Parts: sequence; structure tokens; C-alpha cells
Amino acid sequence: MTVHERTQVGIVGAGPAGLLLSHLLSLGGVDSVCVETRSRAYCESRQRAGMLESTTVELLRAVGLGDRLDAEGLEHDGIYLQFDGERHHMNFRELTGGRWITIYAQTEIVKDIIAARTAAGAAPQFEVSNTAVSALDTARPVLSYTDARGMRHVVTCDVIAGCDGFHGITRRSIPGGGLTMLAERSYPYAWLGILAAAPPSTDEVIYCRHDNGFALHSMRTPEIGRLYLQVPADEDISRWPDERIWPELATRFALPGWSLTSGPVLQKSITPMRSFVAAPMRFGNLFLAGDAAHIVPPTGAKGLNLAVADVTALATALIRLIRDGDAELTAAYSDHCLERVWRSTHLSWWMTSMLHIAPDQDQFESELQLAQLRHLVSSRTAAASLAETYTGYRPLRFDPSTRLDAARLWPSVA
Ligand code: RFL
Ligand code: PHB
Repeated sequence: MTVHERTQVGIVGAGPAGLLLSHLLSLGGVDSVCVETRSRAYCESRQRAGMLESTTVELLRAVGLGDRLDAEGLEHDGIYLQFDGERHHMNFRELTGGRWITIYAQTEIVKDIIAARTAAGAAPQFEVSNTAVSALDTARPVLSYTDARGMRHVVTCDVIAGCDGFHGITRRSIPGGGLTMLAERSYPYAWLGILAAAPPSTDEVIYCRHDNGFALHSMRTPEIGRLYLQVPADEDISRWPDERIWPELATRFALPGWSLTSGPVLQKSITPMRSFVAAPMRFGNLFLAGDAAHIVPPTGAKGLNLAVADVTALATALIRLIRDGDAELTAAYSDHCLERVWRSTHLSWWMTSMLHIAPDQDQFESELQLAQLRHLVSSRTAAASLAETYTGYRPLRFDPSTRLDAARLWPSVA
């Protein structure tokens, strides 16, 4: 059986981008339907990002999603950079005049927004199948899907938001020529990530360059550590039993007088590393946001923060379009987002290249990496530049009630 429905914004994907978009649209009085292939439990437990820019934290607080984040998030002043047997603290709060970073897992943000949408009587539709989008270049694009009970839905929309991640269907539904740029870089290594019942051995996240490869020590709570190791791009996870992971982490992070606390590994996975940008982030009345439009390697922690920035801009633009009949911001959406996307793409490419050891790396490249790291820890100007982009490029603004013109809201594109 097929049911025909109507909504203002059809949202494909209930990751951070799709969920936050549906929440922001509702604050501006715009209806949406959000569909997701996975189960709620899966979405709420998928281990991914953890590091939030202060701009992201301020946005989440401003839109009513800050309670648990403020109670449970771990606020940090900066990071450590480790190389050549030295560990240096980079105090971002001091370098930026007050900006910081917060560790609060993506799983928790996802839970908070699902709870808010459920309380508002607008929970996402989980476990859908055969999602499709059509009539994208018309004024009535269509989202269709089969729900968990087998009912087919055909939803006529004003606009569709593709928030379905890198492997989703929305970007691939854009006809040939609709995307004028597909820029991509893959890296010859991957990250093996573990979640461990081991209290963090550090007060701030450590980014470490070691001749054996990169390592990152992050955390989730005062009891749970999150750690990553550079491994070969096509690595088989079975080659990394826990008894091999902990000694290798201890070797890479080793410093006199410091030791790494190990503990049971709760979860383990390997993530390939890639940069990818598709543009424009719009085709007709389909708007792409988050990983559906761009991905970055996790060094620099930009992916989730970019997804939040995209949908903050998209929500403002769609509220203007749908509620006020004003298309100025939707016209500027792609250019506005891409400026931040490329800034973050550069940061994550640069940090990745500076901290990882390529399989064919020679002494020339190693010395360049070390020279760059020494410059960062000894030049206040260089450190401030890293701090500025790491903690959040420009403040995020979401205010559906004002009618600021584009020139004041998004100065770079107006
Ligand atoms: P998501 O999270 O991939 O969500 C997309 C959702 O769409 C669903 N979907 C569909 N639904 C309906 N129909 C279809 N046909 C569908 N196809 C797909 C999917 O099931 C999914 O639920 O994308 P979104 O919302 O754009 O969010 C992006 C972030 O998840 C991602 O950028 C970050 O996790 C990246 N990232 C990090 N970002 C940070 O800002 N800080 C970090 O510290 C950080 N660490 C990381 C990371 C990503 C990692 N991995 C595993 C890729 C660490 C790691 C290891
Ligand atoms: C994390 O806590 O998962 C994390 C932190 C910093 C990164 C990437 C991931 O660059």
C-alpha cells in the first residue's frame, strides 16, 4: 500500500546533520519529515566524533540542546602536540582570547536531539528502506521510502535536504552535470580507533607524531578513553588484537615519567582517511549538508562541526524561503558553506600531512614535518592560526526571528 503525504522539508538521514536541521526548522515554524535507514539504537551508539568547537557548543546551547552537554561535556583549553620525544601544550583559550573545545561524543548529541524531536512529537522515521528522491529540479521535489512496517510513502516537499552521509543516495541522485566539482584526496593510511574502559592518562587530547606513525589520545568520560593509531590503509583489523594495540600506543606516546593506563577494549574499528568536496551543495530544490557533501580526515576533528555549520546556515535559509518567501539566502547557501568547508579541508589535510608517516616517506619529508611542528610550538603567530581554525572558524548564527539581510548575516557572500 502507498500513502501520499505533504511536508515542507523532506530530510534524508538522521545523523547529526539531519537531526539538527529538523530541530532548527521546527524552531522557525517549518515542518519536516526525517527518514533514516538504521535503527534508533544503532544511530545512538555509532562511535564517531567527540571534539566540538566552541562555536558548535555555543550554537547547541542557543537552540536548547545544551543541558546535558554542559553537565557532562569535558571542557578543554587546548591540545598537546607531541613529536621527537617532546610534548607541548597549545593553550587555545589563551591564544584565541577565550575560545575553547569540548569533548562530548557524537552519540550523545544524537541522543539529545532524538529525545528533543520525540518530545516534540516529531521523531525521525527509523528503519526505512528504498529511500528515493525525484523531481529535484521542480518546485515540488518528492521523497519516497518504505517504512518499518512495509508501507510505501510518497512525500511531496518544498525542498529536500540530503543529510545521508558520504554513502547516501541524495548526492548520487543529482543528474550528470549537476555537480560541477568533485575534489578528492585519499591518504595512504587509516586510523584504528578504540573505545576503552581505561581512565584517560592525559588532561587534554594528545596529537602525537612518532616514527612508527601517528597516535591520538582522546577521551569520552573520566573513566572511558578513546584512542587512535595510524595503521596501513588496507589494514586487516584481525592483525590488531588488544595485546598488540596497547604496547604500540605506549611506544608512540612514550615520555620519561609518564605512563599510559590500559584497560579492556570495548569497541574497535578501522576508518579510512579521505578528503572529498562536492559542489555546488545544491541542485534545484535538493540541498546537501554534512558528510553527504564533503568529508575530511579526522585529524583536526572537523567533520561533525562542519555538519553543524552547514545545517545552521541551511535552516536559516529554508525558514526565510518557506516562511517568508525570500530566496536570497538559499541562493547564497552553497558559496557560504563552501568557504568554511575549504578552510576546514585545508586544516585537516595540513594536520594529517604534518603528523602521519607515509609508507614511502623520506628524510626530506620527515624534516619538513618536524620543522613545521617546531615552528608551531615556538611561534605565537603560528600557534594562534592553528588555534583560530581548530576552535571554530567564525561564530554560527541561528536566529529565525530576525530579518537581518544577507550582507549582515553572511558577510562573505553578500
Ligand atoms: P552521518 O553521521 O554519516 O549521518 C548520515 C545518516 O544518513 C543515514 N542514511 C540514510 N537514511 C535514509 N535513507 C538512505 N538512503 C540513507 N543513507 C544513509 C545513515 O544511516 C546515517 O545515519 O552524516 P552527518 O549527519 O553529515 O554527520 C557527519 C559526522 O557523522 C562526521 O562528519 C563525523 O563523525 C566525523 N568525525 C569527527 N568530526 C568532528 O567534528 N570531530 C571529531 O572528533 C570527529 N572524529 C569523525 C571522528 C569520524 C570518524 N569516522 C568513523 C568516520 C572520528 C572518526 C573515527
Ligand atoms: C575523538 O575524540 O574522537 C577525536 C578527537 C580529535 C580528533 C578526532 C577524534 O581529531
